[in-house]
Order: sequence, then structure tokens, then C-alpha cells
Amino acid sequence: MIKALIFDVDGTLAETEDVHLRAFNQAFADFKLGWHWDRALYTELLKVTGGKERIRHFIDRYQPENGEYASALIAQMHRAKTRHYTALIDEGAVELRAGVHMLLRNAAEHGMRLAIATTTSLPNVEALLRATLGTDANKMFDVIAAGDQVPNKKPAPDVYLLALSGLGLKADECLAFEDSENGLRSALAAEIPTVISKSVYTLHHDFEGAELVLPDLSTYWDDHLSQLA
Ligand code: XBP
Ligand code: MG
Repeated sequence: MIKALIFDVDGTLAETEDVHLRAFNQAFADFKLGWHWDRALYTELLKVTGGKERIRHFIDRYQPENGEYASALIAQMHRAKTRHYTALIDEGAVELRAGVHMLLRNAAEHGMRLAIATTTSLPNVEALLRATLGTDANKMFDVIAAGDQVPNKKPAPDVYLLALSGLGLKADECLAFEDSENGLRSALAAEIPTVISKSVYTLHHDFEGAELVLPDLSTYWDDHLSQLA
């Protein structure tokens, strides 16, 4: 019996990575670094989860002469990026992906609990839920496990294990919804059955081990979950 649905955020609830990309570039401009990430480079950098970790990877891989950039400066850049991201989201930069709102609503109406397990920073989750589901939206979720709440980001299982612990449920009582290979590996490492909703940055990813791989969640409730409710 499925007792809870655990959702990834970026790429799954909404196509947010282009907004993250804009926010990173705005932060780099703030710091007058002369850096500009385009979509092709960002597609490669997305292999590294976590914004601070992604900036560090970019420096090590593409700016070795700046290798001495201290973690404190990266954290400062990332705080600026998060301010830009949440402002863009507050302005209505994205909406939920097809079928997501109906899936959340129907699952809750049928007594399924809802949770979030994401690599993105908590302020980003709160801004997205507020902008797309309303000011009390975070009350829809029993657990929001995000960003730096865990030591090891996806594909490590930490954030999904934190969500399971917060729910007080076993892995096989839950279903995870993801968009990326790192996310799928994280959920499977926590032994949670996982449904993939491919996103614009993950069409080419390897989804071996997923229960189902879909272009989006628009028919998932009617075609699948309603029979389990
Ligand atoms: C996606 C990520 C995050 C975002 C950027 O998280 O890997 O790092 O790209 O957000 P998920 P931050 O798919 O698990 O939701 O800069 O706050 O990390
Ligand atoms: Mg994702």
C-alpha cells in the first residue's frame, strides 16, 4: 500500500533549471567575475548536484587558476544566487509541470501523505511552493528534506533517508518522483520505488531501475496511482 509520495523539486515539480541558470549568471555578474554559463555548459555542470558544489566543480574544471577561491567566497556567491533565484520565482518565472497539481491534490484527497526530497536550497523550495501552490503550500507536505540538511547530496541516499525518517515510513510504503539520473540513483539507494518524469535537461539520462519512465506526470494519476488509492 502506497502511504506517501516523495517528490524531487527541480525538473520534477517544475522546469526550474533555466531559472537557476539565470540566477547563477546574475550572481557572477554581481561579483564581476566575467563568468557566464550557457545551456550547453550548464547541462554538463548539472552532473554535479548542489549549487555550491557546482560552482566549485566549475572552478576546478574550467578555472584552475582560480583554484584558491575559498569556500567562504563560493558560499557568498551562492547566497547571492539564491536571492536572485527566489526573486525570479516570486515574480512567477515558472509554473508546475503538467499533471503535478492534480497528482498532489488527488493523492492528498485519497489519504496519501506528501513529502519533498531535494538537493536545492530550502528557500528555493519555499519560494516555488508559495508561487505555484499558494502561501500555505508547504503545509501540504509532511516533510521537506532539502539542500544542506544532509551531508551528502544526490546521488547519495541521504536526503531520501531523511524524508523516510521524517515520515516514519519504510521505503516500500513510498513512491519517489524524479527527473534525473542522480535523483533516481539517490532514491534507489534508499530502496524507494521511483517514477521518472523526464525534464528538458535530462532527456538523455540513463533511467535503468525506474518503475516507469514518463515524458511528464499528466496522466499518472488516472493511468496508475488512482488504482492504488
Ligand atoms: C537540483 C539541484 C540543485 C539546483 C540548484 O536539485 O541539483 O543544485 O540545480 O539549486 P533537485 P541550489 O533536482 O534534487 O531538486 O543552487 O540551491 O543547489
Ligand atoms: Mg531534479
